[in-house]
Amino acid sequence: MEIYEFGQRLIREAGDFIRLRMKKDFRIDAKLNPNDLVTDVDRETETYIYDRILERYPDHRIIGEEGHGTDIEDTEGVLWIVDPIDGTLNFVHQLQNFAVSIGVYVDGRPHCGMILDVMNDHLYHAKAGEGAFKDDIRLAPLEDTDLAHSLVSLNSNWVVREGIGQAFTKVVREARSTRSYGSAALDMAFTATGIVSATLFYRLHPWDYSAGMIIISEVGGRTTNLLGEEIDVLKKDSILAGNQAIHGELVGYFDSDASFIESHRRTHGEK
Ligand code: 2AM
Ligand code: CA
Ligand code: CA
Ligand code: CA
Repeated sequence: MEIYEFGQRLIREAGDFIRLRMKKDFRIDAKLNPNDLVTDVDRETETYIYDRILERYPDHRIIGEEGHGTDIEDTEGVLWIVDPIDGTLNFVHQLQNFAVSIGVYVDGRPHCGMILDVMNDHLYHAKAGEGAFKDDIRLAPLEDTDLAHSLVSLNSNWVVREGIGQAFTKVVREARSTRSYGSAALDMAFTATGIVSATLFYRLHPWDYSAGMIIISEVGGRTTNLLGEEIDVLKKDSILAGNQAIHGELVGYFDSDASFIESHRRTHGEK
């Protein structure tokens, strides 16, 4: 069995683990700010995935949101990038609408990506060069759309943020409408299926976007940061993903706004 098949089996097992574990009590802690939560289930699921990968592939490396691989600074060899629960606030408040997200890179190149919508039991997955799937159904190539006729996913927090909100506000005005699902990985999976045409974030971590980026690329979509710059998969950055046409159109809302660019450089540094 190769990495892609193993990864699909593993992420489904992680889904089983979460569904069983969440029936029992779990502790909820705040991280640095009171709205940034983590639970026992996040941590235990990351450890479950980590142990399974190393059991099978002792020489692979793993980065996870809940503390694994913090010393990893290069992409040599096989690198697994894991978010055990993406959408922890949904997990805590709704017990649904959260995902497990796993991206795999080999010597810095995208290899495969998997996003499991845990409670709906849908697996979005892709191997580089071989197309993308929702469960066993192949996803169609994305069609070009324009913002005025599109749904785009966007968290309202960014719209009210000083220095950057004005750029997001213009997008909200021009779009047919916006959606916010509360899980970046699911937003990206929904972009890959075309049920939203684009998804925008001011700040994501590698474990939020790595799987989604690979899946979106396999349906002909494009992912960069909001200024249209390529993503370095070891770094935090803003993310803009969508079909080719809307991606190009949306970059124009951000790379023409001097105040936005300045805030972005302050947050994410110079490319
Ligand atoms: P998480 O649930 O794994 O923490 C919610 O809008 C989305 O943003 C989720 O994918 C969530 O991932 C992510 N997120 C939550 N807090 C964040 C933060 N402080 N910075 C960046 N992304 C965050
Ligand atoms: Ca988190
Ligand atoms: Ca996440
Ligand atoms: Ca998480």
